[in-house]
Amino acid sequence: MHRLVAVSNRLPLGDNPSGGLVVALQDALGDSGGLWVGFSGEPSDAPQDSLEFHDGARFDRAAFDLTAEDYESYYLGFSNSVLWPAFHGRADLIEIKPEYLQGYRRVNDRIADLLLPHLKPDDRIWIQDYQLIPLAAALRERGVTNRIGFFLHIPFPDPAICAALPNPGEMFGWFSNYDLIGFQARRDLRNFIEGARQLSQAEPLDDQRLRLCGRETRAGAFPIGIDAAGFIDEARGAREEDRMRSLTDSKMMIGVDRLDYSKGIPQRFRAFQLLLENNPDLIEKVMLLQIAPPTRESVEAYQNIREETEHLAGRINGQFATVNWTPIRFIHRPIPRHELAGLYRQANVGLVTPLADGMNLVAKEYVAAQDVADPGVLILSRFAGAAEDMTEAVIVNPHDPWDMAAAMKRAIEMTPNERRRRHAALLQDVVEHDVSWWVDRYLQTLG
Ligand code: GDG
Repeated sequence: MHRLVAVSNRLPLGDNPSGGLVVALQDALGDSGGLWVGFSGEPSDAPQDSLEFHDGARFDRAAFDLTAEDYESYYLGFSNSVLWPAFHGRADLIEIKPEYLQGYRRVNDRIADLLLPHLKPDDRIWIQDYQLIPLAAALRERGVTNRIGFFLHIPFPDPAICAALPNPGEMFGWFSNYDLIGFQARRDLRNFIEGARQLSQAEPLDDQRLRLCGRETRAGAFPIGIDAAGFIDEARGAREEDRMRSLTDSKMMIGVDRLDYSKGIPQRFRAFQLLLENNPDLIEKVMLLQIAPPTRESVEAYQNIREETEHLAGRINGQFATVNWTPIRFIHRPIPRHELAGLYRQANVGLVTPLADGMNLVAKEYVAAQDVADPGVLILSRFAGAAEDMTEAVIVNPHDPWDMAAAMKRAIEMTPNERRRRHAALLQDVVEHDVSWWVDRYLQTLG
């Protein structure tokens, strides 16, 4: 059996790291005596020139440090002020600075240097996400010939947006060093192949393989899942304990998103406003609970989205609230996972309406958390990768407040039979295509 070496931007530390990726990779890493490498999480004044190993129960974990300057240019800069907005279709938010790209290259080179002494000839290496696209190229330059796979958790944009990057040619060159490039959705795969053809003269060889920058590589869609069984248990257990007691006779809609401009939270609020304006009978009868923990707060675009969201919630609450009822409850901090599971289960409607999203795990968690006898309704944006397979959700265009308000009304009024029918189909998909299925399929294809 080949040892699995996983590399991600953040190393999951702590005794009980939760989250689907951790749960899934835990098994694959544990079974092969594997190694997980990632950033320690805190910038350091004096970074170590070797990986720092942490005791792990089933596999090794090793962290690298970053200086504040590297963190700024590699993580906040190129990763989150260039690649994140570009890959989510927001060319208007891209902030190009030469030092960002230099920092991104430098940190990936440094990770390759730190990893090199720990690699064995038959390790399989699996690199996660947009912060680390150049890592295979950096390892190849250092003589590594192992199989190296990559998985992109976020969307891959269409060629017009790729052309807005400072270095589209270099980016496709980085990708060409992987044996397998995994995307969330078939649309991402199509965009990648089209971008590689237009911007890097790639030649598709068949529907999986392409010749790119002189190398032959494979690309495929591998939609990520959740730890469905674990989440179902969590939701059942949380049921009584975490009810929102004051809400018994009104309907609840829930949104759960990092406070990110890609998630479409202001558009969701505007649709809810329209729903209340056009349906006065729903006053005091429906509320929207939005949980939106902070993220990347030092990037300006994130300060702006926070202001916009808070302002809008305040305005809508001012317009409609009564002494007994507040239409939007906005929570700008993380809440514990078991509480979240209970809230999903209690909510009559799950609102997953991003403007762009690789997959969106909240859609799958919401479905897993429902009571099968009396399930809620999932409203899902056509721009979430999840919409490719979760076709029994109520699919909406998040840019159209009329469409979303109509979907909200329809979901609130949906008959129990229709809710159960839709939910059964969605649950089957979430359970069959869980995160272990995703890991197994990816690693089998990587070979
Ligand atoms: C990226 C891609 C892709 C959120 N708030 C709280 C909380 N969460 C948890 C959710 C869910 C996770 O965070 C968010 O996952 P998403 O998939 O919705 O979105 P991103 O963070 O943008 O993830 C995305 C994903 O990678 C996986 O490949 O699906 O498209 O953008 O699990 O439950 N968890 C707790 N408290 C919170 O307040 N405990």
